[in-house]
Amino acid sequence: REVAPGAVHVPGWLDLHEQKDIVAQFMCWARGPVPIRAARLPGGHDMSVRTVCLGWHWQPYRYTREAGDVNGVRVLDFPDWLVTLGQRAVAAAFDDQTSAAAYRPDAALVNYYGDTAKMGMHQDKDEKSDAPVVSLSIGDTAKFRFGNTADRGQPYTDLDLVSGDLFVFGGPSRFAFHGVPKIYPGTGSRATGLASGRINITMRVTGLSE
Ligand code: MD5
Ligand code: FE
Repeated sequence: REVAPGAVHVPGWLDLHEQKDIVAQFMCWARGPVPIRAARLPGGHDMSVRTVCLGWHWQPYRYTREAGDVNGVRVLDFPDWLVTLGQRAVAAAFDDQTSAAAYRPDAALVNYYGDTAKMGMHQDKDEKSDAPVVSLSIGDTAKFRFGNTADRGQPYTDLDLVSGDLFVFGGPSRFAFHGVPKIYPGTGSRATGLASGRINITMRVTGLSE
């Protein structure tokens, strides 16, 4: 389970019922008020992953309340049920109930990967907090590359993230390089309600206030 210090993989953490509920919520989030979109990188290329945000809107490489790069509208609030799910996730990953109860994620990046989408190796360092990131996977299996804190290169570990899997990145792993080199199309079960592709919810503590 512990892939590196502070990086904990919990296969099959979400049951099918929870996965179905998240897929149904995702369908709503994706429609708006800020529709799901591929973020444009500063170099002018669009990411192959499409993202819809809750709580705070992320655009490379900052958080705002309004989606200035989409339609200028404020993103949906971060729902209380997702705070609770995040706390349960931290409790499941690290058996430290005190830090789990204190965990207050305020932003979620909900990523959708089509058959050919990928995410290059990067660090998540737009948050002004070193609180853990909670990652939930639904749908097609992804090849996930978990690297080191120094650069995009080796050493790294490749593992499969399957529908229902939880991954929590905390402690010394919070600022590790990571990416998704590949999706395995057609590997997800239709029973989740997702016809194709992969949904990944990542919850974060931004450390920002209004
Ligand atoms: C994904 N998303 O599968 C991943 C899961 C992203 C992103 O990378 O930025 O949206 S979150 C993986 C993650 C987050 C924070 C730290 C680390 C991994 N890590 O230290 O490896 O769509
Ligand atoms: Fe990331």
